[in-house]
Amino acid sequence: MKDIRSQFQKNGFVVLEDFFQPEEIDELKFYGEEYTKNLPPENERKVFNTIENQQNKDQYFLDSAHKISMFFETEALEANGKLKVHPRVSLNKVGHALHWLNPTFRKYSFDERVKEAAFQLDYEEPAICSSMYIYKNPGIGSEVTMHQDATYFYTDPVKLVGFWIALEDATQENGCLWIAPGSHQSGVHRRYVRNKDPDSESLLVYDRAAPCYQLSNFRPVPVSKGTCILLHGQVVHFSYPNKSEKSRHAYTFHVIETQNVSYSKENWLQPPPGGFPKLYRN
Ligand SMILES: O=C(O)CCC(=O)C(=O)O
Repeated sequence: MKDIRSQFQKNGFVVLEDFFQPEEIDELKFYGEEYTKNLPPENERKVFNTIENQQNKDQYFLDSAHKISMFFETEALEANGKLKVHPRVSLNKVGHALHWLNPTFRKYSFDERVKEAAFQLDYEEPAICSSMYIYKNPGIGSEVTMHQDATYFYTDPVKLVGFWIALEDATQENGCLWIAPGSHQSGVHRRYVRNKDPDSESLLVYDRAAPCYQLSNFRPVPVSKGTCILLHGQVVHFSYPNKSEKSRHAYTFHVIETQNVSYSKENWLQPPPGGFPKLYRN
């Protein structure tokens, strides 16, 4: 893990191949797939979609901050919640406290290799604020639109890093990440906050319209199973829908600095009563 700091500062991301071993990745994938065997009842199924953003209105989404909640692909559900696809390929993601509540995800989130990466990036007292298992299923895995993670987990000053771990090979066909190198040097473009308007049906809102990013600034970042991509909180990234026949599972979590950094009270996801779990102390 030498020199990750200078690459991270220059490009806003670093690719760490073989971050976890194949058998460790299989363990994560096994437990990620377990969630598809115990889906919520039809009348409680919610989707997650970064184009239509239905989740902005859902208390279920807000409550998922400190739970393990399941979100379906839009194309997986009929209007009445019945599945149009096999349960195994119906979920968009599971979140947002896997890193704390699931023993396997907890073990790998607080692993020495994660701590070492945070240390190399000059984190003094990092904490994990959120985690997700992303399925990106064959045929129906939806697009994740262009965004910065600091939009969702804003801190002052901004000190946030995403760990994005490929649990399967991520290719251009099955929807690998696309990243705009250097885009982390342009500030935070918008924020996703709790809505102060009590009469609005949206619990969560963006404070500004989505910026128009130029596709020519982005590079595909295909990676093999076991690779970890470290994403600066301000680097702009996205992924295309998965129209291929192969899934593209990933486990991702976000780490913030807590030393001399304040986590915004306006952020959609607020810390649990004892604060976010500290990376070096767990
Ligand atoms: O896994 C993906 O396709 C995108 C995930 C992402 O952008 C994120 O977690 O911030």
